[in-house]
Amino acid sequence: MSLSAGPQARRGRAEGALPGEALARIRFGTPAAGDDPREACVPLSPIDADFAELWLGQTLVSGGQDGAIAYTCDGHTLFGQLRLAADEARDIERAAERAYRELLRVTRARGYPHLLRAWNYFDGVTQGEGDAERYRRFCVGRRRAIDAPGYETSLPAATVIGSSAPGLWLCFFASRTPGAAVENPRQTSAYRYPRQYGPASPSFARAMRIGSGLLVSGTAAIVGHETRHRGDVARQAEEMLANVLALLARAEADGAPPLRASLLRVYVRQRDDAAQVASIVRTVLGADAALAVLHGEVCRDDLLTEIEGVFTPA
Ligand code: 3EB
Repeated sequence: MSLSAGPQARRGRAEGALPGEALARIRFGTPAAGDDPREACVPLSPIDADFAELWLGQTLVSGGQDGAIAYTCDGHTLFGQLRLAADEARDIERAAERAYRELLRVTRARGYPHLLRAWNYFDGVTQGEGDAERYRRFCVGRRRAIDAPGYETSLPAATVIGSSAPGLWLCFFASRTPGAAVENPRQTSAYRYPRQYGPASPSFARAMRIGSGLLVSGTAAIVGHETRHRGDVARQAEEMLANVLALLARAEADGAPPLRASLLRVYVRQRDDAAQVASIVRTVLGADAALAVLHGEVCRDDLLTEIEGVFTPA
């Protein structure tokens, strides 16, 4: 299968002028000053990351503001971001619904109806008991916004991580043409998780093929739908990497070229686990990828670490 090319992601510098093809520069921890829609910042403290992710379009990029969303686009791909303040994200179910309704409105209105990748960061992700947990409420609100017959077939690759900064930050890539979702044979598709994880199953695909590359969603030590190796961060790291390798094998079986890690984000719940997890990641995925290790709260309280990334032809 040949998929139309999407954005190219590569390691960049956190400072300095951006090329005209830049859709986004995503840095870690330190918000960029100003209101340039290309500048984005993951609201988590970087334990180790001396670079920014540079996401390049195919041609010169334009941009602006549409309602609550700041966006850039190049005729193929649209990058958007939206921030809701602490008071607007207190009711996280309503905040998620509002954010995703706005996302759908803007992407459709501008002609980029295919959502490829979404990142969601908000505070207190595991606060609240049972179905009142903020992550579960988030899933309910997100689903209410995107619900339509067959919505499962057009889900993006995604991440949800708890931030220490208050509020909700959503950023995303959408396209004029669809990517191809990839599911993991070792894991239950998240949109089919059983009821025990909340009233609305999480709406995301495990990975998305775009052109010859693969965008891998937040991936943790979940096999089937169950958390493995509670309390053991090293074994969780090995299990999450086994999930990534299974996903790469699945994509290659579907016709993707051999893939290698290009940009990685690794999240650790406990700062002290950073070096150990980074070393396991390097051993399995190689030393060449740009690796950001971030301190963030994974959205199940028994998960100690999670990984995501961009994979490109080897
Ligand atoms: C999991 O596999 C871990 O709700 O969009 C990872 C990536 C997770 C995305 C989401 C949740 C989401 O279920 C959690």
